[in-house]
Amino acid sequence: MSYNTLLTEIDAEAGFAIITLNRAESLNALCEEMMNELTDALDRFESDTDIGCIVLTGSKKAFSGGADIKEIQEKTYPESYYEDFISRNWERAARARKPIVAAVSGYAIGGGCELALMCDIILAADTARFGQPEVRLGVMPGAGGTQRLARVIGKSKTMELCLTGRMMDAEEAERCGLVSRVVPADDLLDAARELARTIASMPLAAAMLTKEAVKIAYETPLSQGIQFERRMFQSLFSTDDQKEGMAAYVEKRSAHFKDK
Ligand code: CO8
Repeated sequence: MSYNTLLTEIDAEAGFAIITLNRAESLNALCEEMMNELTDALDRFESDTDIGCIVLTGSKKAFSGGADIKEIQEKTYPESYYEDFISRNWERAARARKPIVAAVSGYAIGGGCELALMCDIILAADTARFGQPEVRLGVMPGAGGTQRLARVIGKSKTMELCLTGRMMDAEEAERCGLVSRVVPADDLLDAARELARTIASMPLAAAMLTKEAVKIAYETPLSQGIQFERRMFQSLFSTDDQKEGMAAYVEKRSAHFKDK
C-alpha cells in the first residue's frame, strides 16, 4: 500500500511496522489527507496478526509542527463543529489496541505533540522540542493536549506550556515524564526499532492487555482501575502463552510463545 503523505515499512522477521510522516517541506503539518492515511495505515497494521508493535516517526527536523494551519485557517465555527474533523480521524492513534512507540526528533508541537501523546511510549532524540503554541494563533489545543498533557506532566507545567506557547527541550520532557528516554538524534530510529522488536517479541495478548490496563489508569478512579487490572490478569491464565512463559521460567529455559 502506498500513501501520499506517509511512508510505511514492515519488519516481518521482528513483527513490527514503522509509519513515517512524510511532508518534510511543511514540517509534517498534519493535513486532513495525512490524518486519513494515518488512520488507514493504523487500521491495516492493527488487523495484521503478525504485527505486535507500531513505530510512528517523522523527519529529523520535525515529528510534526501540528495541524496544517494553511488548511484550517479559513474554517468557520459551524464548519469546524459540523464537520467534526478532529473526531473523525484524529483519535485513531489513541484508539489503537496494539502498542505504539512515537520516535520524536525535532519539533513535536501543537497537534504534533498531541499525536505523540496518543502513543504509548515517547522516545525522544536529544533534538526534540515539545510545546502547545496554539494560544499564539488565537486557538487552543484541540486534539487532547489540555487533557493528556495535564495527566502526564501535571497542571502547572501544562498551564505554563499552553498559556505561553513555550517549547520544552528533550531533557525537560524526560524530567517531567513526557518521554520515556532521550537518545542521541542519530540513534533514534535504531533505538525505536530495538524497543519495537522487544515489545513485538512478547506474547501478544499479554502485551495488549497490559497496554489497555495502563491506559485505564488515566481514565478511571483507582479502585476501578485496580479491579480492571485484576480481571485482565486473571484472563491471561486462559492462554497457552501464560503456561509456556511460567513453565519456561521454572525450567530455566527460554520461552517459545505461540501468539506473538
Ligand atoms: N501548518 C502549516 N505549515 C507549517 C506548519 C503548520 N503547523 N508548521 C510549519 N509549517 C511550514 C511553514 O509554513 C514553512 O512553509 P513555507 O516554507 O512554505 O513557508 C515550512 O513548514 C517550514 O517551516 P518554518 O520555515 O517556519 O521553519 P522554522 O524552522 O523557521 O520554524 C517552527 C519551525 C517554529 C515549528 C515553525 O514552523 C512554527 O511555528 N510552525 C507552526 C507551529 C504551530 O503553531 N503549530 C500549531 C498548529 S495548530 C494545532 O496544531 C492544533 C491541533 C488541534 C487539532 C487540529 C485538528 C485539525
